[in-house]
Amino acid sequence: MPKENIADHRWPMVIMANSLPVRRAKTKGQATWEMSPGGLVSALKPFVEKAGGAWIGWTGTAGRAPDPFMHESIANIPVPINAAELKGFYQGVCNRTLWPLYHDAIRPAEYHRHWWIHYVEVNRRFAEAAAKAVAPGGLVWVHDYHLHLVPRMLRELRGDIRIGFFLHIPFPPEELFQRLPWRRQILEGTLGADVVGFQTKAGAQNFMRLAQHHSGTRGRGSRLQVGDRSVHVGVFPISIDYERYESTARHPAVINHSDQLRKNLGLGRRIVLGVDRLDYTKGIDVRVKAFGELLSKGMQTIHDTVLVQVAVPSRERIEEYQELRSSVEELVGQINGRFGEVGIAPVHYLRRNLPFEELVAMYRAADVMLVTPFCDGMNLVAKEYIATRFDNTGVLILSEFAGAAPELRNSVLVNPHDVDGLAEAIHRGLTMSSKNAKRSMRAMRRVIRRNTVHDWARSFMKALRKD
Ligand code: GDG
Repeated sequence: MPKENIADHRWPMVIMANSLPVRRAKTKGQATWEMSPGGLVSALKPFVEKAGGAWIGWTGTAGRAPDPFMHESIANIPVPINAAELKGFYQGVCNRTLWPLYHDAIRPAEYHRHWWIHYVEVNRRFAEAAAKAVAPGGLVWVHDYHLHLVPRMLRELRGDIRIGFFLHIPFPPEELFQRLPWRRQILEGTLGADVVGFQTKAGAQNFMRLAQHHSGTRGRGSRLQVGDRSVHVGVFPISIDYERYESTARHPAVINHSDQLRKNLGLGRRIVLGVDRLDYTKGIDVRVKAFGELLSKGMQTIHDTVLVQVAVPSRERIEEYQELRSSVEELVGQINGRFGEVGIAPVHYLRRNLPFEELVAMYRAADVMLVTPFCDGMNLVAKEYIATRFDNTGVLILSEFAGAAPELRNSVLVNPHDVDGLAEAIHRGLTMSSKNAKRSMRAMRRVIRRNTVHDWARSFMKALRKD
């Protein structure tokens, strides 16, 4: 499609998320766009392409936005965010108000009216962009906590379309959500959608309860009556591109790489792995402490086992994230200093984003996978690890507070705040009989195979079309 026509075209399906599905890259010195890696993009791409759709989002750089452009059959419609809005909307309300509040207020949430003004402004800009882009009777699927106000704003502009909203992170219980000075606006904004989706039953129930208390709606089963409209509140646990992880894991180059990793870490040592964004919700600090306990109590020695923690840099301008980084790095230093020997480090800490194949090779090398968030919408890492275990080996230790826990009952479930309990669980994982480990892994693989990210997107779309 010629460039000048993209902006005026009307699309039957529009996806909206804080970020566009592409990121800046350089090919032969020329700035280009490339598809961002990640489950959400790969799940939604086939849908958007098939429906002939557009994706509205931010490029990740503050300032003027580029004109709409096509990339791999998807129309990308950039929404500009200026430097003040970056602070108030993104770093403020999104990352320092809603993120901590929705994650059990593990860190205190901050409430600033000057941030909120930017949140409203940016949401309005997104809604206006969607109102312009969507075809008569089309579908708009809004993603995540950055865009809570969009459904209602968009409905006011376009009464003829179907609007879906999906929250990727937990939706908190009443005691927490009620603290939010803008609780009514957030609820009413979200209720502009026809379908509101959550990762877990708990999230959906919290929303049902709060909507009835604070925004004068009436609930029945999984429906809320909002004026003359009926809103479907549903549970749609997100998943992964199972096929992609499994087939990559079987690739000879990946198998070689994983063998090499095992050699480098010391043959005979069992590998315990953690992979997370460096975020205070992920429980990295307590997990590392628990590994230290395991050594300190003599349950394992550094000759038997090693912890590899991959920590992907995240939100580095925010103070709480800088503090977390320091405390994790201090802990790793303490454990290595106390238990290490020349040439043998108990903990290997990699603060970086690994290329996809290397990540899969890591999963393949790990005997025990530690996924111990204090609070998590779903946690895809747990599901990805399972998908790579095509030989049914490996043990998953999983937090009771991850959204994935209800589906993955066959994992070793733990309380991520309990250092001693965690140390024991790691020990149990390392000493579990291969028969028991295989039985659990086989059961979990069945669950993940049956509900992939494609099934997730299909079921949400089905609800949105028929409701
Ligand atoms: C939010 C919710 C919900 C990690 N390290 C590397 C790497 N990753 C990839 C993983 C995984 C993704 O990042 C992380 O996804 P999570 O689900 O674990 O966590 P959040 O980023 O917090 O995501 C969460 C999710 O949305 C989806 O709804 O599950 O609860 O918080 O895909 O593989 N990828 C590569 N290198 C790395 O080093 N290539």
